[in-house]
Amino acid sequence: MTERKGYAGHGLVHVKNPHLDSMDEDILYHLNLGTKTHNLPMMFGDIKFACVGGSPNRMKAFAQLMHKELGLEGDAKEMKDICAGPVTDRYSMYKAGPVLSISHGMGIPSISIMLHELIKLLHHAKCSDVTIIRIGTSGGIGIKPGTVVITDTAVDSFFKARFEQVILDKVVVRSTELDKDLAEELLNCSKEIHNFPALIGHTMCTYDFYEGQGRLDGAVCSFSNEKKLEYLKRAYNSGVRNIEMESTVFAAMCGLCGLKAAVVCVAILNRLEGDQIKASHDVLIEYQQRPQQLISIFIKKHLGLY
Ligand code: R2B
Ligand code: URA
Repeated sequence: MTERKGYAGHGLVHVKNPHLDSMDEDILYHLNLGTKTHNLPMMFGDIKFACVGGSPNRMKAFAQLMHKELGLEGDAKEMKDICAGPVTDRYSMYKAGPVLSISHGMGIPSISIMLHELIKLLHHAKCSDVTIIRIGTSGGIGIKPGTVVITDTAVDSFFKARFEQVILDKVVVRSTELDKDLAEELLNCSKEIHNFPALIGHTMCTYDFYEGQGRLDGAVCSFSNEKKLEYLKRAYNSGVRNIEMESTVFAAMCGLCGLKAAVVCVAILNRLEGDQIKASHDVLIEYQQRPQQLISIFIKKHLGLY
């Protein structure tokens, strides 16, 4: 069975769970927030852009960039992690005006937990017309390192546009289409930045960084270089331009909950040329700033500041 996409009336964030209505309190455990302990509409009601990415430090840097670019008051260096707490410190969250910046860790299970709680947070806060964007790193296929890939469709390891969620011992298949207009809009924004390689393509999402992405350099490997290249070339021929580890569940959950969603990842190597990340520290830092730079322009345009 394939589940249909959600429709969020009036631009509201749509939770697809009838049980939530009967709960008198909702504790967002991994975010250190809750409906009784925090005034979520007051804290987050103005959010229009939720940006998510793997690393806490990178998401703090992005929030600081947005603070500066939006000309917000106060010292960006003083920004506090909203999810910091004595009990759990799984994710980091920063707010810069209408922009929320949250880390999600590595892999489908980690981002999935964060998205359940983030989507409920946006719902409880009565946010409307929210755009959600994953910014991250990836391994490119047949593209120059440093290229920013804007995902049109997230695909699984079989190059299929689907995410399989196991629910009560049944496999439920969910669609992983992303907003095509948003992807085009982001590509157009990229053209305004000098020397900014960007393209739209499929993104393959895997459950592992090593064997799962056809790497020869893990602790375990049972295939040859020829088999690896044959697989990666098949991926390329089916339209895949990069590989990462969160996009399918991100596309599926955001689609079901009526959130306009995009995935923007920089390729930090070309997997047809190797497996190890050999770029220097400075080059990697510069690459990682590219998705942030692009999203900053996109947000400023929407706010009439660019
Ligand atoms: C990209 O980079 C991480 C692995 O290095 C993973 O979270 C991803 O999707
Ligand atoms: N992230 C991935 O998931 N794969 C890569 O090759 C690089 C970054």
